[in-house]
Formats: sequence, C-alpha cells, structure tokens
Amino acid sequence: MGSRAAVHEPEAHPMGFVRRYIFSQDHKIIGLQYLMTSLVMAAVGGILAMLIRMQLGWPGHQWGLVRWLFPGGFTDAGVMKPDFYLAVVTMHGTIMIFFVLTTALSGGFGNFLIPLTIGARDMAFPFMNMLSYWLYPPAILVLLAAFVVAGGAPNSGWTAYPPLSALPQAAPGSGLGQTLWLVSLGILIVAFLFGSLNYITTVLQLRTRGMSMTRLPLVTWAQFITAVLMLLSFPVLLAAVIMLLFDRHAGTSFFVPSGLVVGGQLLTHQGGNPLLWQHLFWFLGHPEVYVLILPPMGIVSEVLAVHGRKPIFGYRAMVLSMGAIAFLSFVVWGHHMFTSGMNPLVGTAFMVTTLAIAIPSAVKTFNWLATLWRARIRFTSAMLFAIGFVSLFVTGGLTGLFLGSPAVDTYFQDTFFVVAHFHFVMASAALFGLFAGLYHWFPKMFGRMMNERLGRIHFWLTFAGIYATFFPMHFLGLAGEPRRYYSPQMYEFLRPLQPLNVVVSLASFGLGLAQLIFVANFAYSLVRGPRASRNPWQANTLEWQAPSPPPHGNWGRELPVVYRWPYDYSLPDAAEDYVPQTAPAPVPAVAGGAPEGPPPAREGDP
Ligand code: HEM
Ligand SMILES: [Cu+2]
Repeated sequence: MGSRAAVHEPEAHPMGFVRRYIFSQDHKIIGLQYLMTSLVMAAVGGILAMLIRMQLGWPGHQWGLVRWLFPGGFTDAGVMKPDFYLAVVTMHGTIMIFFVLTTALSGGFGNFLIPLTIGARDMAFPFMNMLSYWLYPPAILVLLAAFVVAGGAPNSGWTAYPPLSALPQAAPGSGLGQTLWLVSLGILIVAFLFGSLNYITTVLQLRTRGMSMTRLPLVTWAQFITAVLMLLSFPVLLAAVIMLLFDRHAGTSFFVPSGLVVGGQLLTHQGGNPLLWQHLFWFLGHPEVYVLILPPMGIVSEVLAVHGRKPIFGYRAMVLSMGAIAFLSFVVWGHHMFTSGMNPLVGTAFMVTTLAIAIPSAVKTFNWLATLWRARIRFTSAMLFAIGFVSLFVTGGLTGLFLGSPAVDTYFQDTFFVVAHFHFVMASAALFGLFAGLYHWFPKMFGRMMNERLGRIHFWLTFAGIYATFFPMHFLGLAGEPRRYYSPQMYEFLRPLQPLNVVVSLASFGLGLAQLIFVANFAYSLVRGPRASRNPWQANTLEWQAPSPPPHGNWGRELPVVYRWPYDYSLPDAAEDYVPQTAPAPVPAVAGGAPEGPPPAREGDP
C-alpha cells in the first residue's frame, strides 16, 4: 500500500465531488477536514468558556441569553444550575483538549504537512487516513448528545475521576451523559491511533530522495515524535475507558472501592481503587499535554526561521530536546497526584523527573531566542504569533516549576493557580502555535493570502486578552480560590476576590470577541484573498515548491529531490536570502552558476 501511494500518477483518475471532497483519501483534504471541524469545535468550546466566566463573574445573575440558549432543566430562570455549570466545565475542557487542539494540530497540520514536507504524494495508508477523519464527526455527535440526554452532560471534569464518573447514581451527569462521554472518547482515540500509525510509517518509509531524517524540517520532526507519543499513550486511556465502562455497566470493580454508600444504599462493588484511574489517566494525560505542545513547537521553529530569515539555531539540539521531552513525559505523571496520599519518596522521584523536563524546555526556548538574535525579522502575523508562543510558553513553564515541587503543590493543587499554569503553557501557547501555523500555511492550503493588517490586530488583541484573562488567575489561586467550584463566593474568605473575577470575565469576553476578527479574515480571505504565489514567504521547505494549493498527488511527474537541510537562510555567498531544499549543492553563487553535484553528505547543523 505504501508503494502504491508513492507511485500513483497524479490526476490519473477523475473523481466525483463526494470522493474528492467528502470521503477523500487525499491527505490535504483530510487535513483540511480535520482543521475546519476543529475550528467549529473551537467555537463550541469557546462559547462554553464564556458561560463559565458568566457564572464566576456574576453568580446568581439571571441571563436572558442563557435562558434562551438552554431552556428546560439546565437553568433556573436564567441562572445556571450547579450541575449544569459542572457539565459546562467538563465539556469545555474535553472539547478544547481532545476535540480542538489535538485534532487541529495533529489531525490538521500533521495530515496536511507531513507528505508535502517529505516529498511524498500521500500518506502510507490513505484509506486508513480517511477512516481516521470519519471517526471524528461521530465522536463529536456522541459527545454533544450528552447535553440533551436525561441528566445532562457529565460533571466529572475532563479527567473523569471515579467514583463520580463510575457510579451512574452519583450525580445527574453521571448517568447516560458520562457513558456517552466515555464512548465518544473511545471512538476518538481509535481515530488518533489510525492517524499516528500512518504518520510514523509515512515519515519512515516515504521520504523522497535526499530527504534524510537529519534534513527533515522541525515541523515534521515534531509531528513524527508526537505520533510516537500518541501511539504509546492513548491506548492506556482507551483501556481505562473500557474498564470504566465495565465498572458502570458490567458489574466489575476496577475503580470502585468496597463499602461505598450512595443515597443511603450500600453498593455491591468490591475491592476497586479510584487511584488506579488517576494513574492510568495521567499516564496518558501528561504525554497528552505534550501531544498538544510539540506540534506548535515545530510550527514555531519553522515560522521563526522563515520570517526571521535565519537558520534555526541548534537544529540537532531541537530534535534531541523534543525527543527528551517525549521520553520524560512518560515518567512524570505522578505530579498530578502529589496530594493523593502518595509515599513522599515516590513524590520526590516524580518531582525530580518533572523538574528535569525544564532542561529540554529551556534548551528549546534558548534556541528560539538565539534564532531571533540579530534576525532580519519580518513582523508578519505568523511571526507575531510565533513570538507570542515563546512568551506564553515561558510564562506557563515557570509556574510548572512551582507546581512540580510537592511541598508547594500541596497548597496549589486544585486552585486557580493550576488553571493559570495550564492555560498559559498548554491552552494559550498551543493556540498561538495553531494561529502561527494557520497564518503561515494558509496560502499553501487555500491558494490565497490572508489579510496581514487584520492578522496583526488579531494578534495584539489576543495577546493582551490572554494575559489579562489568565494572569490574574495566579492571584486567585494564591488566595485559595479552588477550581471547578460553582460558586466560590459562598465562602467568606473568597468574597474579596469577586472584583478580580469580574476583571477576568470581562477580559475573557474581549478575548472571545477578538477571535471574530480572525473568523472574518479567514472567511473573507478564503473567497476574496489575493491569489498566493507558489512561495510567498520565500521559504525553503518542500511544500513551497508545490503549487498553491498543491494538486492531488502533490508533485508533477517527478518527485522533488532534496540536496540540503531546510534552514539555509541568509547564506553569505548565495544570490538570494533563501536556498530551497531542492537547490543543488553547492549554493548557487552570485556569479558563475552552480555545478550540479550529488546530494552532499552534510547534515543538519551548520
Ligand atoms: C517545566 C515544565 C512543566 C512543569 C514542571 C509542570 C508541572 C506541572 C504540575 C506539577 C502540575 C500538577 C499541578 C496540580 O494539579 O496541582 C501540572 C499541571 C498541568 N500541566 Fe504542567 N508542567 C510543565 C509544563 C507543562 C506543559 C508544557 C503543559 C502543556 C503543554 C502542561 C500542562 C499541564 C496541565 C494541562 C495541567 C493540569 C491538568 C489538570 O489538572 O487538569 N504543563 N503541571
Ligand atoms: Cu503533567
């Protein structure tokens, strides 16, 4: 099958609309399907975020809008009911992490970019790739159905801790809603596994002539390492999901302890342990947060080099640090469980591994800054978002160091400090990576340019909005405000925090509104944007050698041949400030022309 994908003739067989755009096996269409669906889900998750902030900013206020949007049992004359609030929090987290960031960054950018950047015509297994996408909409439908079934959506958060998630009678959302949540996640995990198998095989098997692993663009390295991470971690969650379904419906007791009394009734479950779920969940959960951040790291490395007109600093260190982060992410999950009564010795071990992640993270940050050092920066929208990513990643990473220490974390656990930490380092940083990627590759994806002025306005409003929304959360957490509480103001000691909560809510509304600029720019550019040339950013990687947008099969009759690494920008003796990977070595000189030679042995770093 791999060889079929590699040799099949472009445009050889005419296809109808359905085969071409709906049930397509073309990696680019599948990538765009993943991307577009994720953007729609981002809107859903964003609306849920606004609902959370409405409740926390003005608890008890009767919202006409809420009453209109959610009639029936969800609200009390426009005031969200407590279990509906928890359902909103659960669905917001679940949607943003699994159904927006994972799907957009891996499913979207991975599919679109991997074959193009390695000089292949498609993925190794195009049919499996199509299946991967087509599991995603059913997973969405099953998840969203949880809102409308009896009891509503689950209350147990994106982490679905038992016993709340294990006992249908525990809370309204613990009934059918929780079952749908589990089934939906199971379906989506299968989609991810199909995708990651495809990515790994494709990168290993279908690289064009001259494209050694040490000449892969960092964006492709990031996708490759992410796929390995997904392949090794998601099956653990799949197993846990199935075990939890068994506990709920087949009478097993993996996660439910003996002697539980719910609603005056002694349960028959015996001998399970809720902590087992926490171990299994976080064995996926921590790698998952890196599944969300590695692809943006790749995107940002690419954007900084292209729009800074400089070779990426420390290519090899970049690859190695991504590998180190991926490896370490499997041995730190216990930092989510410091307060679960774990042996202090084990806690210390998890602290050491956790803090060790700061080293490769710092290597990457240093290398990005070194890439920017004395760069001839073009302040495009993509570049602004890439620089913004570095800022957000550092801001969020620093608080990780506090949380990584068990003594400090005992105080911070389950407060807004943790919410601030992961909204900077994961949510916002990943979002900035996504935007940087969209602004950068939009011309290649759709053959048109986005409006740069609107893009820059979008950046500044988003950047300010993110800091205004999430930075004050550190102080809320320091003052002891717990996360996931319906109404923290019920507690005397938290009441003075109310004005700050209003500030955060107002900032988040501004942040949400600013995204409309992006939506407008995206939609308008899609139909009216100026036509994009083949290589509008004057970039070196292979995808910019294909037409914009690339045809089915990507390349004409001949596959591109690669002669160099992707970061030959601003070489002193070259005619232009960029030398595409397909340019024969040595560098075409200003005068005299270049003799053709075989692909040289030189690797990565200059
Ligand atoms: C040096 C780097 C980092 C360190 C030392 C660190 C440490 C920690 C610790 C100890 C916690 C648990 C806090 C608690 O629940 O009390 C935590 C939570 C979290 N971290 Fe990090 N982190 C780092 C980077 C990252 C990155 C890069 C991401 C994502 C891309 C991330 C995403 C998260 C998430 C999502 C949670 C909260 C999960 C939840 O409870 O819902 N962290 N981090
Ligand atoms: Cu973690």
